[in-house]
Amino acid sequence: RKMVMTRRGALIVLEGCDKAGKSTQAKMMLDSVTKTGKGIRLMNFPDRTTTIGGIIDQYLRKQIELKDEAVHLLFSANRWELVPEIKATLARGESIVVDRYAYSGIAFSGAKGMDLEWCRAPDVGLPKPDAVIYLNLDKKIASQRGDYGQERYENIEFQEKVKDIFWKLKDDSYWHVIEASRPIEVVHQDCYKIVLETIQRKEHQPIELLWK
Ligand code: Z5A
Ligand code: MG
Repeated sequence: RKMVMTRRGALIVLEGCDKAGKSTQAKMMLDSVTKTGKGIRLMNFPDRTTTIGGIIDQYLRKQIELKDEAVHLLFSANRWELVPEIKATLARGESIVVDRYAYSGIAFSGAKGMDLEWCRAPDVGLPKPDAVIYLNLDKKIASQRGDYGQERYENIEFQEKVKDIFWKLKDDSYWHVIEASRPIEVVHQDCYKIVLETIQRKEHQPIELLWK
């Protein structure tokens, strides 16, 4: 009797600085992959819909103050609380496009001057993305994409520090840097190729653990 190997979904993360187009590309990816008949869903971090996410939301909207270490751990906890859902989704063959992940966690806390190794520790052991698509955007072009909003971290100097840390975290074995200054549809085509290739290549591979 032939054994039927079930296919797992792929975990694809979109990262990048503010206004690089992560959320735009995530939604387009959902539509394009869904049209092929493959299962795919979106997740985003912070996920502001959970109890922990609600505290993060208040912090980002400057309604409450929290110590840097405490909020860093909340962002990480917000990822850990969704790990069972991530694993279950991938196991039933559905892929996930994630808008920001642990890399944003380290980059934003690190930009405050916090120790990078300390920042990385709580995220060690999360499901490792099968691919990280890093949307690279020049700061001049980012500033042309409208004014920064009222949330914490939304200023150019801070975003430059964030970008420096993203480059330190970049791992060419699974990161793909995409030039995000081009038209939305052109960026999408590049991302789409990476996603389809990753779904195929990883369907029978185990899910790895981040930084382990
Ligand atoms: N944060 C943290 O500190 N620690 C953590 O662990 C995590 C996050 C996970 C909220 O995140 C904050 O939390 C964030 C990091 C911190 N702080 N900041 N800053 P968020 O994900 O909720 O942030 P956001 O405000 O939703 O996303 P964003 O980064 O600002 O934007 P984006 O998703 O990359 O871009 P977009 O919304 O898709 O596009 C921006 C605009 O540009 C929009 O008008 C588009 O129509 C336009 N656009 C997009 N692509 C193009 C192209 N190709 N050409 C022209 N115009 C374009
Ligand atoms: Mg966004």
